[in-house]
Amino acid sequence: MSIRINTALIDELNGKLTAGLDEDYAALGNKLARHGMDIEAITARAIDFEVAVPSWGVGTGGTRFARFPGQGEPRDVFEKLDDCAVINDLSRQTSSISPHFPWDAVDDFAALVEKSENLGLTWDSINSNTFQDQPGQEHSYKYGSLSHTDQATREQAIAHNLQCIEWGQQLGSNTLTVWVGDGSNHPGQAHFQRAFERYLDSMKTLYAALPDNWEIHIEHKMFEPAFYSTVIQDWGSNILAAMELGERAKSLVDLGHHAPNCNIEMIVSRLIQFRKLGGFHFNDSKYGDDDLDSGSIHPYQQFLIFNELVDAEYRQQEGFGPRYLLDQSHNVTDPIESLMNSAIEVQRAFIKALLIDRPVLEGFQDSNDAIMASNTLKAAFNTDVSPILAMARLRQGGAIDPIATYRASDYRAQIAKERPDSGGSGSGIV
Ligand code: PSV
Ligand code: MN
Repeated sequence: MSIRINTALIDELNGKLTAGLDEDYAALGNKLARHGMDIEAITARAIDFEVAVPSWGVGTGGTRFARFPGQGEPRDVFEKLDDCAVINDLSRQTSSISPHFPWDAVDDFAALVEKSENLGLTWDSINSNTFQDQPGQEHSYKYGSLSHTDQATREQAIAHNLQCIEWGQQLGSNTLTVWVGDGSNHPGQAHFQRAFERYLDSMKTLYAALPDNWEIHIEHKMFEPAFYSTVIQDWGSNILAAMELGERAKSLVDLGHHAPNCNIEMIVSRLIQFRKLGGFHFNDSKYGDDDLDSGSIHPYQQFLIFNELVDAEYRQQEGFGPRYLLDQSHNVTDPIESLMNSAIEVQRAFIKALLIDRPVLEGFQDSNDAIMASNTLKAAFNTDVSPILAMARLRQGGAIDPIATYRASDYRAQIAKERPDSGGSGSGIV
C-alpha cells in the first residue's frame, strides 16, 4: 500500500516558514534587481528544473566490506516507486525515475506504468546490467560482457541490452545507458585493442537495433570492479566509441568515475562542443567512486560543471540537451533524505550558474583579466539562492523544508511496518 505525505502536513509546516521565506525572497530579489536580474524569471527556471532519481538509490547501499540495511527498505520496484513519490512530492523536481534491469524487471510492465502514472512519475534512461551474474544465467560475466573473449557471452550481454530496450519502450523511455565493468586485474591479462574492438562490435549491434527516437549513452569509469584496466576507462575511450557508433550514441558523465582532481567541467565542455554529451550521473566523491551525496564534497566543481551547461544553453549550442540523473549510494543516511538533498544541491548549482554575468565574463576572458573572470564566477557561486529554491518548491506544492517535513511525517517508521525485512535492496555496491 502506498503511503503519501499528507498535503495538510506540508501546508501546515510551510505555513510556519512562509513569512520568513517571503522576506528572504524579497531581499534576494532586490539584490538581484540591482544587478539587472529578475528573480521571477530565475524562479521559473528553478520550477522547470528536473533531475531523475535512480531506482536503486532508494535502497541502502553498502561497501565491499558490509551493508547495514536501513529500516523499511523497498523490496521491489513498486515499493521503490512509493519512495520516489515521497522525494518528488516534497522536492518537486524529481518526477522521473531511472530504472536498472534486471533489478527492476517485472512480469507486468503495464501495472508498473499504471502505478507510476498514479504517483505522477515518469521513466527516464534505462540502465542495463552485465556487471553481475543473475541466477540461472548461462554464461558468466566474470571476465567481461560486451567485450568478453567468448562470443556466446557477448551475445548474451547483447541480448540483455536488447531486452532492456524492449522493457524501456513499454515504460515510455527513450535512452539506454550502458556501463560495463569489463576490464582486467593484471597487466597482460587483456589485449587492450582487441577487447575494445570486441566491445565496439557488440555496441554496433545494439546501435543498429536502437528504435528511431532512442539514444544510447555510454558511461565510462576509471576503475572498479576491474582494478588494472577498464575497457571504457575515461571520456577519451567513451567519445571514441560514441563517434564510431554514430550520432545517437553519446557519452554519460558520472562525477565519481574520474581520477581525483580531474577537471570534469573541461570534459563536459569538450563533449558539448562535439555534440556528444548525453547526460550525467550526479554524485560527489572524495577519493574514488564514493557515490556520496551531490554537492557534499565539491560544490564548486558542481557549479563549474553547470557553468559549462548554462554557457552552452546561452550560446544555443546545437545538439545540446543532456539528461540529468542522480547516481548515489547511501550507506549511513536515509536514502530519501539524501536524494532530496542531492536533487536540491544539483538544482542549486544550476540556479547559481544562471546568475553568472556572461557578457561580462566574456569581456574579462578576452582581455585576459584572470582575477576578474574568476571573481565573476565567484560572485554567482557566493550568492545564496536558497530562497529561490524554496519558493520554487512552495509554488509547486512541495515543502519549504523537505527534510523537516519528511521527518515530521514519520514516513520511514510507518512504511517499515509494511516492509518488515528487505533482505537486501537488490542493488549492487558498484
Ligand atoms: C557504476 O559504478 C555505476 O555508476 C553505473 O551507473 C551503474 O549502473 C550504477 O553505478 C549502479 O551500480
Ligand atoms: Mn553511474
